[in-house]
Amino acid sequence: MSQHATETPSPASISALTTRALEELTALPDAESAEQWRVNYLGRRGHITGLLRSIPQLEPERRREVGTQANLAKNTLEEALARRVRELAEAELAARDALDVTLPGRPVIAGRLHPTTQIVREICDAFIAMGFSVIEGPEVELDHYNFEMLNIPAGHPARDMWNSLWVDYANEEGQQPMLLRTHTSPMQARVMEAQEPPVRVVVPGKCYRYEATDATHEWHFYQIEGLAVAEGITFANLKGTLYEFARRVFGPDRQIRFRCDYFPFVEPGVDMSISNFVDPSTGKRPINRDEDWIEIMGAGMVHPRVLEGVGYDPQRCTGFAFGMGPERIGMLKYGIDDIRHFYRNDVRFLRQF
Ligand code: FA5
Repeated sequence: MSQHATETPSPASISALTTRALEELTALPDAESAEQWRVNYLGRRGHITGLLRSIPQLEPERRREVGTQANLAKNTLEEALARRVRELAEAELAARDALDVTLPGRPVIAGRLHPTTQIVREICDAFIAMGFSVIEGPEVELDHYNFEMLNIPAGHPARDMWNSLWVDYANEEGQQPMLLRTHTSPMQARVMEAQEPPVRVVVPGKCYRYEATDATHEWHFYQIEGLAVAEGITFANLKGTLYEFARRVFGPDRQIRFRCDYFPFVEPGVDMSISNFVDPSTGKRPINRDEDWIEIMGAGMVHPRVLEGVGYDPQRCTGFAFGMGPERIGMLKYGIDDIRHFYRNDVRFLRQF
C-alpha cells in the first residue's frame, strides 16, 4: 500500500489533491522537477497510485464513486503533465536559442550580379563618363530596322553575315517580317528617328544568331551599340572614344588594333581587337592560344544612306557607330577560356565574379 494512502479517500479529498497537484505542476521551473512531480503523484508509490490501490479496502457502496473519481484524477494529471513537459521543453529551447551565442551562424547565401551584367555595367559606365546616355530596345525586331534601315535591303548578300532566327515572315496580310535581333544596330535608326542630332547613346542588349557555338561564339550573347552623330564628327573622334573606353576597361597596358572591315551601314568600316590575355601566373594564353589579338567590335562612320533614311542631312551631320561583344571583353579582361561558361549557370564559375 502507498505511503500516502493514510486517510480514507473521499471525492472531496481527491478533488483537493488534484487541485494541489495542478498548482504545483504549473509552478514547476524545469523538466527535472516535472519528473520529481510525476514520481510524487503518478509514480509506483505516488499519491494517485496509492489512492487507486486503497479502493478495494473501501466499503463496497463507496468503491464505484471513489474509483471513478480517482481514475478521472489520474487522467487529468497525466494529461496536464504531458502538456507541462512540452511547455517546459519549448521554453528551454527558446531560451537556449536566444542566448547561445556560441552556436555557429547559419550560412547566408548571397546572390550576386551575373558576370555579363557586371561587365555590361562597367562598359556603360565608361561611356557615361564620356557623355553618352544608356537606352534599351526590343529583342524581337522588325526586318525593317534590323536590316533595311541599315542599308541592307531584301536580297542583299550582306544579310548572310547575320544568320537570323525568324519569328514571322512577310505574309499576305502585309505583316512585316520579324526576327530575333541579330545585333543591337537596329537601335541606331530607332534612336535617330526619335530625336534630332546631336545624338550620343550606348545600347546594351541581347542578340541572337542561328550559328554553331564554340569557345568565342554563342548563339545568344550581348552587344553594346554606340552611336554619336552631330556636326563635325570625324574618324579621329571614333578612335579617341574607343581608345579611352579600352583604357578605362582594360587599363593602360593592353594594346589595341584597328583593321579595315565591311559593314553596309558604315563607311569606312573597321574592327577593333585587343591584345590577347596572358595569365601572369603561367605566362600562357588561356583563350585562343595561337591568337595575338581577339576581335571585340565592329565600328565605322555612319553611312550617309543610313542618315538620309532617318531624315538627317548627311551634308551637315556625320557620326560614328560601334557594336561590341561584352562577353568577349569579359573573357579578355579576366582570362575566361570559353564564352559558353557564361550561360551554363554553373555556380562554381558564377561565384568567382
Ligand atoms: C555587328 O554585329 C555589327 N552590328 C557591329 C557594328 C555596329 C559595326 C556599328 C559597325 C557599326 P559583328 O557581327 O562583327 O558586327 O559583331 C560585333 C561584335 O559582337 C563582335 O566583335 C563580337 O564581340 C560580338 N559577337 C558577334 N557574334 C558573336 C557570337 N556569336 N558570340 C559572342 N559574341 C559575338
